Amino acid sequence: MRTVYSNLIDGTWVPSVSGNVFENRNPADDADVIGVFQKSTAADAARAVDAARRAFAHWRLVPAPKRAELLFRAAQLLAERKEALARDMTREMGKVLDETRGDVQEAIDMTYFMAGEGRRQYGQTVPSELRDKFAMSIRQPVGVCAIITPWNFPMAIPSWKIIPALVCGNTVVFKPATLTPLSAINFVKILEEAGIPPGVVNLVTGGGGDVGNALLVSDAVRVVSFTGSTEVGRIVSEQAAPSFKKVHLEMGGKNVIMIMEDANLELAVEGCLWGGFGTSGQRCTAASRVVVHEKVYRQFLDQFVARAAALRVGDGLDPATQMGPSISRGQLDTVIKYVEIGRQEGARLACGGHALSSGAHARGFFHEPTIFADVAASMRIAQEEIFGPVVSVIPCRSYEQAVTIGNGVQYGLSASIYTQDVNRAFAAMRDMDTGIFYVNAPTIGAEVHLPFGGTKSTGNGHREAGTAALDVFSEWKSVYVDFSSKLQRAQIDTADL
Ligand code: UN1
Repeated sequence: MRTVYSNLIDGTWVPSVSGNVFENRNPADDADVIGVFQKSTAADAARAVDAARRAFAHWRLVPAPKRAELLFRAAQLLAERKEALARDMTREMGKVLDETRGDVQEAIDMTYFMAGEGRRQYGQTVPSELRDKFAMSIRQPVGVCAIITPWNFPMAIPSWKIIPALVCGNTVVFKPATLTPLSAINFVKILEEAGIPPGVVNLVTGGGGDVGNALLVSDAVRVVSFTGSTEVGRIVSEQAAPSFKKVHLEMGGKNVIMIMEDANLELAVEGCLWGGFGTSGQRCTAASRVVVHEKVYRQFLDQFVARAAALRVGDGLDPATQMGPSISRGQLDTVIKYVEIGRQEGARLACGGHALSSGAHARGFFHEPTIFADVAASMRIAQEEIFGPVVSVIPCRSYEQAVTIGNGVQYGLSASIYTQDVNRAFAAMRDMDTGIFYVNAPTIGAEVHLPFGGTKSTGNGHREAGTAALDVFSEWKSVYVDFSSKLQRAQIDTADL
């Protein structure tokens, strides 16, 4: 029996007006059909936007602490169903169960954290320059928010966007990645069950070209929050510009771990394995570059290669598996293409390098953990985001050179340093041009209550998560109350001493 899933528009689960559907399969086992989902069109998107626009009139006036009560309830439901949600997610997108549990946990954390903002959303109260005048700033909701999310964190990333949007009093049209509609539906069902009123959260599944574009050009949509590739982010930005939407973009990364000569090498190896091959390298925070001081280069590389080669690749539902498949045939092809590019560029293949397609791997999109050694910083494998289990190891002669190499890419999401020298750790914290930085830990592992995002081609100056997310989903309103009963002209009439 193939379950057919619907869109959620105005509180009702409905099929696409197109009458078209698409099938989604397990990337670890192509014979396993996850479900059948609506292949929506611009007409479905327009109906969802209209529902969200109408619901906004009511939702914006619900007191924020009341809105938050529903979110606390949603967080509880997510926590109660964590295991089932994680299993669905592993089947749907492949990462191992520990990681999908972490993904759901991140959504729980974000929902609790943001629900707390229902009683904060602090503004400023400042003295006025005039007598008998009161001055303050308050946050106001913006309106309908289009939420466009990727497949690598199918519940965490939607929660980073939808929950702050809701606590601020906005309404939402959510278009999840085509490859992970089930986790999106699971998430939205919980919001519905928690009591979020009809029309406040709408869900439309389908392709970016059909649904996404319609959201970007709609005048009624006032905020777009997008996580995905830099290439698509540029299109989002251009499409949304004529209607002056607030646009929040979270895009590519080519994150670096720098290992200094005084580093705890065992710890660094652990960090590189987790940072490079966690989620099969399919994180925007993945440690896809490792820059190592020449004094410890050999020693590090030997250990790193031995450990990577021993990783067990397989179905993420199997407790013995340490690394799951790539999400799709297309993503696996990209990995294979970059391995070929690396060889042609003259990098030394130190481990892996092949897709796995026999035995237990026959029906999935598996690839060996792959390490290129003696990579030059300018090579394409060290410059371009691969989004797969491929790590480039680059030798360096000094801290200064490591920083130059580390910063020498178009992206600026996350970076890390392994060193015992506190002076160097602080210098690197200052010198790395990234939005996230770690000391003696890999480039992945951000927590929900600090800002998440990056510099250069990774972002457009905004941050999600933390209270920074409130800036994306609210507008500042400055309010002046004059209780002097006379006209007082700012900057012209001066108050007496
Ligand atoms: C992403 O890579 O798209 O810091 C998000 C991390 C996770 C989130 C990653 N908490 O790696």
